[in-house]
Amino acid sequence: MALLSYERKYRVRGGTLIGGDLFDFWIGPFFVGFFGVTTLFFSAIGTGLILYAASLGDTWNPWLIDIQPPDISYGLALAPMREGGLWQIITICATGAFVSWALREVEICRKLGIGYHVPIAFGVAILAFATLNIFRPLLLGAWGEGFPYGIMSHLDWVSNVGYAFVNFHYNPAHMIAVSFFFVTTFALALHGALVLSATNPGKGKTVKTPDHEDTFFRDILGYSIGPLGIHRLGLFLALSAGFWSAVCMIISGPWVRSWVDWWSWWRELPIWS
Ligand code: 07D
Ligand code: 07D
Ligand code: 07D
Ligand code: 07D
Ligand code: BPH
Repeated sequence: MALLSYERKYRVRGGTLIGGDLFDFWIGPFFVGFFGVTTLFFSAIGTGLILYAASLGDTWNPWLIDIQPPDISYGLALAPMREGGLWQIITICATGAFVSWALREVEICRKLGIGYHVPIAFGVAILAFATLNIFRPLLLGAWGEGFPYGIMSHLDWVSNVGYAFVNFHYNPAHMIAVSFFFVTTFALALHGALVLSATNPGKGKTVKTPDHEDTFFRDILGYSIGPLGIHRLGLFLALSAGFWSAVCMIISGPWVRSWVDWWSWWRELPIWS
């Protein structure tokens, strides 16, 4: 009930980016908005086309459905529907749906009067997707460089592309990205555990304060980043993971062909050679 009476206060018109009052309403708990309509539009067409493409393939096994991009020989041209054209339209729909979803988040933030941190963070995920299926193919000159839409087939793509660069682990931006992914789960494990340890102390015991939480880290590490700081750190770590992933892929192909050979400059440094 408390939540509902609060919602009545903010569920008023205004704050939309586009369309004025046109779609400025809720359906049940969901805010619609202009970008809710465009999300639905792109998602429906994209999902419909995935189902249509699946019907042209030879399996309905959800793990094996596979929608391949056009052959490299088509370059950046439009391909016939059955030879990658469907992949191209699905890519447009997917990008449209993701960007619409982010803009819908922006409109909700504006209505609530909160910052744009969540849509900006999602923007980094969209950047990573666009790097793989738009920017990198553009730089390499063929849509065929994008990843296929299929649960198992996209794993084949990751593996094949990885080995095409001999040992993808040698990509320094991949190392940074992996390190940020590891350290993000590390930080979330500590943060989730710490908050539960203080606020969920068990039957009959009192809930502890943020001072207890800070003291735990001062005792073990000599420093506590604090209740606001840990959220800033978490956001930074997670966004860095996504950002460096995008970097590690955009340089693979356009600039570097073998990550093992790339290190020769290091081996030849006069210090140890
Ligand atoms: C938990 C939020 C919920 C999202 C879920 C995924 C679909 C697909 C479509 C059948 C964390 C919903 C799934 C909409 C249905 C069809 C045509 C997010 C959560 C539950 N991958 N990937 C998966 C996507 C890429 C990689 C699983 C999407 C890159 C590896 C799922 C994209 C590279 C492994 C999936 C994308 C890559 C996976 C679980 C887009 C590098 C696994 C994902 C649009 C990033 C794991 C069988 C998950 C697996 C897995 C979806 C891109 C690598 C099917 C939508 C090309 C190595 N990926 N992926 O939990 O089990 O995400 O695969 O960019 O091992 Mg992938
Ligand atoms: C083991 C760390 C424990 C650390 C401790 C603390 C100090 C003190 C002091 C700082 C577990 C040590 C403390 C020393 C320091 C100071 C002051 C964490 C550990 C106790 N994989 N893969 C994983 C992905 C591929 C392979 C896990 C992705 C390829 C192998 C995770 C991809 C091939 C193993 C994962 C991918 C391959 C793994 C790692 C994509 C390679 C493992 C997380 C996108 C060609 C490892 C139990 C983890 C594993 C593992 C992710 C690709 C091989 C799920 C996203 C196809 C051999 N992979 N992988 O385990 O499961 O953290 O380990 O392609 O052994 Mg994989
Ligand atoms: C948790 C915070 C601080 C920790 C730091 C690491 C050392 C090693 C020793 C020079 C998240 C301190 C480093 C103590 C010094 C010598 C001999 C950050 C946290 C700063 N790995 N791994 C790294 C370890 C495994 C894999 C980096 C340890 C498995 C991949 C660092 C273990 C598999 C990649 C490192 C361990 C695997 C890395 C950054 C133990 C599957 C990278 C780690 C004890 C899990 C990345 C050059 C990080 C890289 C990376 C340490 C185990 C895979 C050197 C201590 C065998 C794919 N690993 N790792 O940020 O840049 O963690 O490699 O289990 O790409 Mg590894
Ligand atoms: C792209 C997802 C965006 C999602 C969006 C939303 C829907 C809606 C609806 C649920 C970026 C989609 C939403 C569809 C769903 C409902 C209702 C996220 C994206 C917009 N690697 N590697 C990475 C590791 C190896 C290779 C990234 C580890 C091998 C290639 C990460 C290991 C080789 C690529 C990473 C390892 C190799 C990567 C992935 C270990 C293979 C990429 C995270 C332990 C032989 C990808 C930008 C990411 C990349 C990528 C980790 C090993 C190849 C840092 C831990 C050596 C080709 N690897 N990798 O990017 O950077 O998320 O993409 O060995 O393309 Mg790697
Ligand atoms: O609403 C959200 O979360 C609840 C947003 C979201 C986010 C957000 C959101 O606000 C943020 C901050 C992040 N993701 C952050 C990040 C990480 C750091 C930047 C990064 C690691 C990451 N997200 C990754 C991923 C992955 C990975 C690793 O693979 C996936 C699968 C997701 N994020 C998924 C999602 C969604 C749950 C949600 C979100 N991240 C966005 C929902 C959305 O955009 O909805 C609108 C679109 C649809 C309802 C459907 C569109 C259908 C398409 C038209 C067709 C499908 C095409 C697709 C390309 C096929 C792929 C097939 C695969 C098998 C390969």
